[in-house]
Amino acid sequence: MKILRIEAIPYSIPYTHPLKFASGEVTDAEHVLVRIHTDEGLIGEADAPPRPYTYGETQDSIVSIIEKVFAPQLIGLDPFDRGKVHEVMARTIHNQVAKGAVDIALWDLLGKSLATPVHKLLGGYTDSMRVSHMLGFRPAQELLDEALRFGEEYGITTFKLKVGRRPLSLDIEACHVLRAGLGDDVELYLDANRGWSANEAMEVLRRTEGLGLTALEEPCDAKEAMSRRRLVEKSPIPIVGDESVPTAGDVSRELLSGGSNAICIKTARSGFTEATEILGLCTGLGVDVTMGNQIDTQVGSLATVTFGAAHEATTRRAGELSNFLDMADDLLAEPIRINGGRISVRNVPGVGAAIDEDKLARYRSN
Ligand code: MUC
Ligand code: MG
Repeated sequence: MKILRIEAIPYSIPYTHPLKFASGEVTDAEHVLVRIHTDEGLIGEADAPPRPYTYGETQDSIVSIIEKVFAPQLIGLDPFDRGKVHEVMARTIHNQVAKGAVDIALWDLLGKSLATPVHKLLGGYTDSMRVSHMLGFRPAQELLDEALRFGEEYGITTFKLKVGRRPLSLDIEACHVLRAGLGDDVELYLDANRGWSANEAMEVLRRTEGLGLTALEEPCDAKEAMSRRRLVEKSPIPIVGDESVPTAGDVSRELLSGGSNAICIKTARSGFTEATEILGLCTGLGVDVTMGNQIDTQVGSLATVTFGAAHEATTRRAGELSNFLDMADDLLAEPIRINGGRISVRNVPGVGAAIDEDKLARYRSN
């Protein structure tokens, strides 16, 4: 089998409930659908969500790097030769989301070619994941109402609260209101997207003591190495690296330097191949992982659950899989359902993210 053509299709779908967090806001999913065509008529697909405020990539940069830089070098290669594909992509630094989508589209092709679901190729541990829902910046009472609604409607019992605001009391109040309103059995953890200094994060941990928070993600910029290390040493809960660790090399640097003691894996920026390397590093070192969400569509969320459900270590914690609920529409032909707080993998060849062509025609920008 040979790669014949690679498409990078920009599209835009609005959000009904924009997500706001310390490093940015998403009002429209301005993503790129990547399609790898082969000489055997198979097509591998994946979604690329640009996050300029996190990794510097834009919708235009993803289209350009894939069509102008990667595609000319990848056409003619066998999609099974992922080592060769990665060698080509590694010649360009950064561009993690573009590379991740190419990698997932390749795995989709492998699954389709072998008539096997990709979650089985990756590990086949189980067939569903518990869902954690992400709560963006809102007044405390609205956050509680949203969490209660998601609990009732979808059976979700784990929530990640976006924090990193100033004054700190805004987020501290939200934590107290959520815990009081949700009770002790609901899991709550925080993500500051680098919004605070390490000392501010320490103060928040002091003022939320006793609330049973289970983790704090990217409290401050990991490049502020000395204060971040001090925070990791003193924190009673794991300090999770997310945007500081898009690659396996970043993970080893942050873990070895003491900048994080838990790791968020996102297939959108690591693909399945580098996510597997990251997972191996973490399990080898005894470091907890979470399956994160890069504010993914249903196509992206299906990729996350495909990887997450494939391994035991990624299913210990709930995966962040529900941001798509805040979108007005999606490209996925068969919508994802959340039942009893869980999302299932698809037992069809590939990742199972069949695209609704009418919707793609409606939302594509070129
Ligand atoms: C997260 O976990 O940080 C916000 C920006 C991004 O790239 O992902 C989200 C969620
Ligand atoms: Mg995060």
